[in-house]
Amino acid sequence: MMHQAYIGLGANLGDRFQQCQQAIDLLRTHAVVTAVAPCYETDPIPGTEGGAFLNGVLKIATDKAPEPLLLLLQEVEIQLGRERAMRRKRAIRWGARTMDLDLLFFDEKVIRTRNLVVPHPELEKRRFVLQPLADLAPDLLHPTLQKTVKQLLVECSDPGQVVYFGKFT
Ligand code: A4P
Ligand code: MG
Repeated sequence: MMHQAYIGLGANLGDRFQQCQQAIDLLRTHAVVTAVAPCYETDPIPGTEGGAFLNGVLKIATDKAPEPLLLLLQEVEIQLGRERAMRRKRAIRWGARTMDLDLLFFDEKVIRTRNLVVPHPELEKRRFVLQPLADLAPDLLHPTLQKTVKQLLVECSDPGQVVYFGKFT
């Protein structure tokens, strides 16, 4: 059975564009990437360490179940260095990171396990997720909020700036 999933990418440490592009290229070796949204430069959520993020969204087709797909995303993060800003030998929560891959949607499934919450929590509060998602899938329905991505974007009150940065290949 093939599934449609949407993956959010974010980086605010190192060569941000290059790392996002590498993450896309690595994912292509394990899944079929069917669409790639533009890259945006975005204000960090207040409380996040580090500077501006680059964010993007991918649509993939995969026969993996959600948990194995999450493991794949975590492997790609590690292959890209998954460098985390540290303080007293502990990763800073919401610290700067070289690559963060989030599973935003998996078909129209609702998942709440120990390791995995889908749709990704609070995506409706994040313009840096909704904008690239709306570029690919304006009519995608959020299964618990029962609103389309387009509606969520129109109603989103996140004041964070989301500025077009470039195109991934
Ligand atoms: N996890 C649960 N559900 C999911 C899911 N749907 N996708 C668990 C991915 N992971 C999921 O993730 C922590 C744990 O979340 C994982 O072990 C997994 O089992 P993490 O990537 O290690 O930690 P994190 O990303 O630092 O924390 P968190 O709470 O996931 O933060 P977010 O929501 O990812 O936000 N500002 C801008 N402009 N752009 C950004 O991309 N990102 C963040 C991080 C903050 N500020 C930002 C941005
Ligand atoms: Mg995350």
